[in-house]
Amino acid sequence: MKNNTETSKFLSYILRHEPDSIGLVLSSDGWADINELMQLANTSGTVISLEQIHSIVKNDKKGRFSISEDGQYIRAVQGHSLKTVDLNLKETTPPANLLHGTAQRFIESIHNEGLLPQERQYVHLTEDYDTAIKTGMRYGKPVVLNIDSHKMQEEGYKFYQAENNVWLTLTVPPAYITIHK
Ligand code: HQG
Repeated sequence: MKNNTETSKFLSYILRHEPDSIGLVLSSDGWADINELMQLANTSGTVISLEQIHSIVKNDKKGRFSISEDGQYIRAVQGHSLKTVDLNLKETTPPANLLHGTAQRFIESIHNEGLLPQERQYVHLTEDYDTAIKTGMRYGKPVVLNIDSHKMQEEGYKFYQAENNVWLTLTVPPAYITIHK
């Protein structure tokens, strides 16, 4: 059996991006039947136990996954690239300012086109500086951007908050972005 970090990455891959890769079908709001997921994972060579799933969901520092109240289903709470999944998040008012962690090498392009969701459904924003730094570090020298979410919302842009507090919006045009000093 893989360790929890490896299995968590596997679950992110399956539940956010490629359920097809093991023949899994998610509901329209992103839920997978846990027994079916375990069976299909097992068949494709990744052995996962129910205990491990519960341990990952409970201990994940970013709260990436959630289990349904009846214990039957699991889903990723954000980060999807799957266009077919709609989490049915309610539009909500963000704090006046949000942060986005990126890498220095993307700054010129972001300056020109704004923040785009790229492969994912949404641009991901956070209230937490350290999280933004860590997110940026995945792609190179980190840079934290300030997003004027108050002005964006005033001007009609919609914001959503995932269950794990990550803020989501479709795009952020350059006018609302400054570099965090
Ligand atoms: C960049 C992690 C050039 C954007 C994190 C980012 C997050 C542009 C990259 C979650 C651009 C996309 C998401 C433009 C955006 N030109 N580059 N116009 N617009 N970018 O991984 O926000 O650990 O899809 O700045 O904590 O980095 O996986 O998004 O660098 O919450 O659970 O394009 O993933 O969570 O990268 O990360 P990503 P992200 P997990």
